[in-house]
Amino acid sequence: MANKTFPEGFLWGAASSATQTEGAAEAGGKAKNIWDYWFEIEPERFYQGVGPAVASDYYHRYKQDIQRMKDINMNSFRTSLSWARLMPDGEHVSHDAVTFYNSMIDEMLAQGIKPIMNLYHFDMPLHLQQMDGWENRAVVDQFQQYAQTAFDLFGDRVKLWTTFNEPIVPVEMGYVNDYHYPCVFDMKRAVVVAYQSMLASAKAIQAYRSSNQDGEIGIILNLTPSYPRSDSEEDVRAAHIADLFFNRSFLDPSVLGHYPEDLIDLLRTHQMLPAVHEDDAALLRENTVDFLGVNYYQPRRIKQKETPIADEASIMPEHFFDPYIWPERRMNPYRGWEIYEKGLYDIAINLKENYGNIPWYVAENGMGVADEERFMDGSGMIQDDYRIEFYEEHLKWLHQAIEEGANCFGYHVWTFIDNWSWLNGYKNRYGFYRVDLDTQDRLLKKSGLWFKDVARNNGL
Ligand code: BGP
Repeated sequence: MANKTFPEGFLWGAASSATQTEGAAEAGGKAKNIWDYWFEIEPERFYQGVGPAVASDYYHRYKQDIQRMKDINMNSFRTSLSWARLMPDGEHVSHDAVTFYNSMIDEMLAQGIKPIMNLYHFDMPLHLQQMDGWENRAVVDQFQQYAQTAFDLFGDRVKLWTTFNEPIVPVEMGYVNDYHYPCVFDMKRAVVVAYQSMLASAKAIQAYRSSNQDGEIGIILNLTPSYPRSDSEEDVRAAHIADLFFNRSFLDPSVLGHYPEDLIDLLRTHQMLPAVHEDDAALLRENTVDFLGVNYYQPRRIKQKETPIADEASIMPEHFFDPYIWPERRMNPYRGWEIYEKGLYDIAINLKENYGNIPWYVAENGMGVADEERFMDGSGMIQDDYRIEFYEEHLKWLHQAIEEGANCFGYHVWTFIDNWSWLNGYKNRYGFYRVDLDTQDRLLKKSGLWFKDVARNNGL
């Protein structure tokens, strides 16, 4: 019997994405996405020169892996469809891809594992990126068709859909930084990408609703609570701007159906408003999400701008604030992210108070650790007590928020089996199962055993 019990029917599971797990990068006529391509032209940009071609070979091992989910009492699993696999030429559906995804979904259902299917996880098909990706409205329309195709093919069995995972990340990493392809430094273009991927999300929701599907559709956002250094007007204002850029740019239109006025004003002041079509506002207003997935790893700590601005002429988000290093912070040194469990509670209360208490679930939470073989015991099991502690502390805050009325219906960790990371290859491991990269063997970690109990008891 658990001391901290979660609501009945609570989802206990894990998240992953197509590009990070499937491998089989060319199987069944899959087209290249931007990751396949970027690795081809600049392999040195990838940690230890490892690209996504093999990943965790989930494409070939999904049946045994789904059995492993079952073995640790997962009742749900989120992954994504690969757009480039499902529709390699953007128009026709790949028979092999349909066979693969059908079989995977059927296997999950047979094992009592509810699929949550995401449509887009950082993986633009190359031929669409060559048409300028989200900067091109034709790509937005193609996304709607892809979404429609996915609903038609799999919507009879998949009842929980999400349009995007962390849509701010390709904007932040690919258009105002060079960590994701196409490595553009241009805030104005970044705003267009953000705006048009938001439209794409709304168009997918529109397609879902108009095709009489009987499930629910949402979006997964990485919410990073934005804490000011002090109560000074300048620090609070700086944190507010960071919140507008990194959280509310997708949270408000997704849930409330419109952008925050002060974000619009700020962009207008700096001549960065994107081109808007007449019916965009109605599209956003009428196609808000049924639920939210929230990825939470770290907060954002902010102080007023104190460092000199490098280039006055080209505005970047960092023009408006500086990161603040809180002296009391605890770090995950392997990933360089602060660990702050209460952030999850603060997110929950914010959604309750300011977003109509929309239903939501934790769609990712996790701790990547390097060289985990250090912690392997004689039987080959990694004793990842640090990860168990990380999960427990987050779950305690989540439980408290639920007690106070937060509308949270599940907790998914990142991740189920160690998988390939965009920036870090296989350096930091997150899984309940370790993947041996030489043999592709999966080895249960102690945290997997811990989770098995938590899921069985529906609580801590
Ligand atoms: C999230 C992404 C995941 C995953 C995770 C861990 O932002 O949705 O795809 O990668 O972060 O991050 P990383 O792999 O960079 O350690």
